Amino acid sequence: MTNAATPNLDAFWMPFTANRQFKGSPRLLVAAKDMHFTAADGRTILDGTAGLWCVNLGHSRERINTAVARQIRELEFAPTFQMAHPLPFELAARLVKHMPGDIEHVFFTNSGSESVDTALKIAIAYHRARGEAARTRLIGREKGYHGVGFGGISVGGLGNNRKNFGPLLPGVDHLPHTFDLEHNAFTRGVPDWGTHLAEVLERIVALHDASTIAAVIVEPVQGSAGVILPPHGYLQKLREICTKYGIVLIFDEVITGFGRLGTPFGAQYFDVLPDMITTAKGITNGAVPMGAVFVRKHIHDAFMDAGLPDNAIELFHGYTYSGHPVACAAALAALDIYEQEGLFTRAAEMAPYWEDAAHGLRGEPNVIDIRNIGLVAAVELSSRPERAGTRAYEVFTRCFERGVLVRQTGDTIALSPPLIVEKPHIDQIFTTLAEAIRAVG
Ligand code: PXG
Repeated sequence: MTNAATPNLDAFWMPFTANRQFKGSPRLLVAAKDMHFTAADGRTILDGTAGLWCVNLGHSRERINTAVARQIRELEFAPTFQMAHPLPFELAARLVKHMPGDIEHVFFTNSGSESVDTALKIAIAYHRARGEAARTRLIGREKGYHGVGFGGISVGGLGNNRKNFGPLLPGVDHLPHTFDLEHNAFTRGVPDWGTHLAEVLERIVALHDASTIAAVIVEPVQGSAGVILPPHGYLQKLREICTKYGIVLIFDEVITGFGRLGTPFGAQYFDVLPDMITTAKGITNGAVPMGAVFVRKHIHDAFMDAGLPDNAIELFHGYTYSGHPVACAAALAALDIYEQEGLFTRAAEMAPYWEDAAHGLRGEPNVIDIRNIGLVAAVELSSRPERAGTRAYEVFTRCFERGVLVRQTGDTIALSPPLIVEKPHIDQIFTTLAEAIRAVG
């Protein structure tokens, strides 16, 4: 798609993109409102992915736009190192009210990747503050996505994101993933098979000894790997083992946070209390970059009660833009909308309709699995011999041509619409997808 307004595409090295392919046939979005983007050729595209899992409230919400515009005029920047402005305090106090248990503190970042690296560092420093300096080992999971920092790709479990960038962090181990078509294909919601995979953590502990292990980090639902759900009781089991051995449990909720599953956070959906929760994306509805790490009281207290003199900095970590005023203004306005429009829990109301619509694709050609939870779904297509990923890519481009944005990873189509989605949008998403799957063959 090109028209007179297409810019020169050479200089921008696009992230996670087949640059040469894209630049040969670009897809440009130029405007957005509520459930829709407008493409450069004027077509309206239904957003089936909330941007990149971030525009939970729908696009261009006036309340956020106004708050950002007002803030940038009043105080566009102020430091938060040994100085501050009121907004991050106000935002943190409001955010923790939506958190389960004694998650009472917030460290602000600018992205999910920074949130992950921050949480991993806090976990290691927490043990050291309590005199357990040997606890440095980190445990991630196969197929995990924790952003692209060196910490995140070290605990992450997607081969392509790791293989060209070594050496990664030493002392990292991985739990097995829970993806299993043989046992779990076409399960609606959380599958039964696979709970025992959490017990592999016991074996990893036996191998390295608990005294060397700082933290376990998992996404409650794996997003980027193509929507992989935790089996019934799996996250509870991880919690039990971590508690037993004094290991910090981190939930990476960059995708599952902010209402995606039908509860404010995945921790509430699964009724499991981790020690830290990493977030980003939905915190500002994607309008301004921001991330946040939510921390339980005992972890924060360990730093504050470490017996250091008053003038000592408790954590040598932070970003120039931690608690940026414009990001805080966007997040406060977004929080108003989540609260006033009931969007932290709306996914739960829509989930049954969404689930039926998604599973309606069972029986279409090459569909080998369908997975769903909250307002998330994935349709797994069989791969063409020797050409993995091409089938789903063609489905993605065909859907885009037909006015629906879906997300492709490998031969999986992932869906995660804004939480304001209505039934006719859901119908349009799955009708278009079914038609594309049939056409692509
Ligand atoms: N953790 C998780 C669980 C994520 O999903 C990150 C960390 C990193 O966030 P930043 O803000 O640094 O990108 C993510 C990001 C996809 C997709 O299509 C997913 C993400 C980003 C882009 C695309 O699945 N997740």
